[in-house]
Amino acid sequence: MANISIIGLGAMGQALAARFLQQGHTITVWNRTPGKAVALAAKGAHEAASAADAVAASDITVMCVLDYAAADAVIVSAASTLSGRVLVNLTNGTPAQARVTAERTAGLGAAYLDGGIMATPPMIGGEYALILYSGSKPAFDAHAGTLQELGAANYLGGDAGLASLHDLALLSGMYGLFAGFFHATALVDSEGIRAGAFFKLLGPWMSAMMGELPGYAEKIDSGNHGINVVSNLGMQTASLDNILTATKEQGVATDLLDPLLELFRQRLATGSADEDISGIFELVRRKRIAGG
Ligand code: FVH
Repeated sequence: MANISIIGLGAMGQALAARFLQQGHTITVWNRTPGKAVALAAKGAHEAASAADAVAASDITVMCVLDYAAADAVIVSAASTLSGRVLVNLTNGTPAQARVTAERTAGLGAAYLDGGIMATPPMIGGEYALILYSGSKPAFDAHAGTLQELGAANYLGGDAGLASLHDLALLSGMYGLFAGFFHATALVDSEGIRAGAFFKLLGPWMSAMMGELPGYAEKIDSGNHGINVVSNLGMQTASLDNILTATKEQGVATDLLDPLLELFRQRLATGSADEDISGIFELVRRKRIAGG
């Protein structure tokens, strides 16, 4: 059993602390606003008087606060006790924020792991919870067994920004899926069709279309968007144009799909009508390429 400190007792911090308590660990908690540790204390958690005291109480501290401004404030206030300890920061942020925080904590003598939680609070400790980690490999190796009690622990590499990069990329995929759902549902809603009834058609369709993605990934990796094309860009541009024309005719907003049609048209203008729509990937990533 380990001594673990949890900093931040919002919805997620509460779930993390409760899970570790359930597993029999010795838990110390701290939250900026007092009063949030009552339920955890009733289950055996110790409440620290400050973030520095919480860090001092354990070899490993798991921090999960609102954002990196909050995480920075915690690190500043706990700076005196971080040396020689492991800080696992599960706060959502950008790769750049993670890298800066890794440097700052290294300067304070702590080992740093950044993490991205792919789960909601009730999922913590359950079979579908996944947490991505990057940063100090020795720290991950030393504590992987404990961290796995929160959910599957996937270590992505020594660059502290990698967990955040993958976390945000996975969430991007999710929001793209949600955007398609909202547009499609609004379109049938224009004729009074209920979302629940329509989803009986939409759900299986979206699941079937997931099967297209490995083929797109292959084309992106090979840089050849002209192989195994069954639904070419020229045809799909006409189809998406049709969708947006119908959307306007039905009095529904086109905002969610307008940018996609714009990218289709831009790619078409480069003479890529016979290629697959995966070719728009070259436009999406062009800023990074142009920036060198
Ligand atoms: N909840 C979720 O579904 C998602 C799942 C994926 C991961 N996210 C990220 O987890 C971080 C925390 O999220 P949360 O759901 O626990 O958020 P809240 O319930 O709003 O609690 C926020 C805690 O942050 C503390 N806090 C805010 N500002 C400061 C500060 N300047 N100094 C110290 N602590 C601060 C706040 O304390 P208080 O307001 O009670 O004093 C809460 O403990 C987040 O990055 C999600 O993106 C959750």
